[in-house]
Amino acid sequence: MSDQPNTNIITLTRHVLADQFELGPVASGDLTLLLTAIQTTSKFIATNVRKARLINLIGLAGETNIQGEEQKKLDVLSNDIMINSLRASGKTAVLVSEELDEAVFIDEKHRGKYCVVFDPLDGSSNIDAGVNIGTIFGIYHIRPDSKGTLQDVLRPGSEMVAAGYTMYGSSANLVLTTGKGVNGYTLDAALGEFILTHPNIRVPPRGKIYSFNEGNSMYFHEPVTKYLNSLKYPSNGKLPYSARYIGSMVADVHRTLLYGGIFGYPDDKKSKNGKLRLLYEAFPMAFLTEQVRDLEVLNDVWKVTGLTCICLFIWFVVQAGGIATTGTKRILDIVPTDIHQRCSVFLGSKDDVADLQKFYQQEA
Ligand code: AHM
Ligand code: MG
Repeated sequence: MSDQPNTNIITLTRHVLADQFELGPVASGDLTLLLTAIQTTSKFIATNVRKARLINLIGLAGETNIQGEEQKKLDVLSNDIMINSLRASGKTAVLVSEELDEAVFIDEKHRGKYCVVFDPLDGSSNIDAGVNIGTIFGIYHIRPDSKGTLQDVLRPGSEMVAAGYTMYGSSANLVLTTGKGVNGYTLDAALGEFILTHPNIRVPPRGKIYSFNEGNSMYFHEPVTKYLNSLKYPSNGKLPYSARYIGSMVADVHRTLLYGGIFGYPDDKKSKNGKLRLLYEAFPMAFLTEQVRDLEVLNDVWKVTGLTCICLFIWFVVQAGGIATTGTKRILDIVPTDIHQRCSVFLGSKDDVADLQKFYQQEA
């Protein structure tokens, strides 16, 4: 192995630009610029998360958000950072944040063609203990001829053009899909750049870990209880699964994508619609898990001829490594009616999630 420093590093911007160049003159570069703004917000939030204890950012801001939850100082700060940066990018039309009751409609001067739905700082209950937290985001292109209305974001997750999260842990990791696989980038703090460190992340077809808040077991519906029992008390001499639960969706999903297994936050007898928010938590994570591709990508594939075409097609199909479901339906097919609505979430390795789905089918 060479001890020479790498003189050809791939930054997130370079990586996204490469996609843009591939598309040729039809690509406006707007998505690249929007993703640059999102990167900047992640760097800014990462800096504040690191300094939180030192600059008195730990604790409550004294406000309550739309979900009736107390807002932490870092929640509020992260939300302001994102709103300001996304508006200033000139690339957005509608913004939806977990921290704001209403959607934000961008003024004409700054208006662009994208809508961003986001949870600026997810897993806030972990902030004060210094445990991993993260930003989750999903991006829609506005509908043709729209100037940016609520209808541009009340759309199924399958219509997103990009989604990702940044996890603030021992390092800041940004994981992104623009519909062509999932890539992970690690923030090099000295350079101030996200560097490609996890190219083409694949979810293993089966894992050995389940990630649920089992403290809610007394409320769980029967399919979930039976499924979890099947993992803990397996038959046929199989080994039981390991339990891992951080309580930060970003961290729990990140581990699930890298190691495989299943993450779940089901609806139950107490939380009738589940806890996690559809638009800015479930959709982006489901999109990443499934690595959904839009029609344009498939069109690109068909433009190539012969054997290459078949190989590429197989590659795209094989790449859809994970499943994201409510238990009974595909999450990305849900049509939201409210920007803050919740939904039941199970996602991860396809064989593991398929096992869970069988328990729901038996129930039906
Ligand atoms: P938040 O948006 O208020 O931070 O809540 C979302 C978080 C998720 O990150 C995590 O998966 C879940 O809530 C944990 O909930 P619980 O503490 O009930 O296990
Ligand atoms: Mg959240």
